[in-house]
Amino acid sequence: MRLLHTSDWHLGQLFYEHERIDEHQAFLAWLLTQLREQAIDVLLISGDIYHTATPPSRAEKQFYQFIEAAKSACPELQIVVIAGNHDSAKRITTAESLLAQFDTQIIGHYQHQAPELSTVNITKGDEQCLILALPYLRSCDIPSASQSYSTAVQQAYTSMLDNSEFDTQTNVIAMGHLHARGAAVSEDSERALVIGGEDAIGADVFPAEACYVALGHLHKAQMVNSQERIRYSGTPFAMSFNERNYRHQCLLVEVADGALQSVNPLYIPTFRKLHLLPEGEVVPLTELCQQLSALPDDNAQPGYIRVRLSSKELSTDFREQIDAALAGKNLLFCGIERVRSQQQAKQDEVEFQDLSQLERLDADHLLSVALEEHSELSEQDLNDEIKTLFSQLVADVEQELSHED
Ligand SMILES: [Mn+2]
Repeated sequence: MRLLHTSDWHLGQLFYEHERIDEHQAFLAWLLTQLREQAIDVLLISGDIYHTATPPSRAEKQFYQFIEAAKSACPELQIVVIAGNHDSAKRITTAESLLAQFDTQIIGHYQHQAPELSTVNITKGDEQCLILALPYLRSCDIPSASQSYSTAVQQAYTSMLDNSEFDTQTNVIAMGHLHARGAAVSEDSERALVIGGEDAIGADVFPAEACYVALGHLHKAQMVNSQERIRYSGTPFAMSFNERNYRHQCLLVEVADGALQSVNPLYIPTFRKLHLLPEGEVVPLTELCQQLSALPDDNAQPGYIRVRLSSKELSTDFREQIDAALAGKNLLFCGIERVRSQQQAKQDEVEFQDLSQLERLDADHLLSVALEEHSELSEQDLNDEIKTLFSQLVADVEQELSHED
């Protein structure tokens, strides 16, 4: 069976006051093409469909129109959706029975008295799929106050398995929306989302019976503990400037006879590029304006621009100068970050700046830069293959290093 794993769409998100509905629409159109061309049997959406518990009606309309369009393009498609911490478990399930008519199962709330309500069985030919669709667990969903979050998650998966019929040939898939230990967190768009003060949970809570674990919540696509079967798909596009160098993707997962066959990223085109200038140390205003003027003119697709300016910069007309440098460019302005220079900064802030330089030395980003500079490597297919192999290599090295610790 061919599954497509995605999460954290955050429909309805405003980005520094800018509407993102066009970006979401472009992503959904791309996704629709993938569902058809890749002959997907099951689409898994691992939470945070919406950015807020009370999404704007245009965001809900976008979601329902997508479900309808996906089913008319791919009549055999099955869709399984879980609520994330940003979604309202109640609101997201109001159209539950209508969505069921479109082979779409939406699980808002895990009920420990009725674990079978969170499982979905899908049959295609001789292949059976059992999906343990565990939505984000809120503290009120945890049966006993003394139980830890990890234990509650583990018990939920165990209860769902205990209440299901399956054998070694069944493809058991676990879904979850949580922060798993051994995964990388994006600095600003997830920090506030880490489960209400709970520690990240260990990879051992996921059932051994699951040949694949489709996770949502963290915005960077990644494996957990370098396990091929436990994955975050990440967001379809950057939700903050810190995520501007992520390779946004959906995951194409093949399972057969109860075993994982392959996982491959499907890279999502960038609809709006994020520019943060200057990269690295702040520069004088005139130099910043030169960098802004050098940005490409009027692309068909607008981008976002955020600038960093030294707090020592005292010109009263800095905003006018920045606006003049950006004139005629199709860029949506995302504000000015006032940065204290190193001389002003205390020791801990100096260290923080060094860490921000480390982020820019992210291995995937360096590879992208190298590929861009070598035109003989610019074939997209080759790039994707190299990037996948390289990500695997980096994950292996990180695993080695963590064993040495
Ligand atoms: Mn989340």
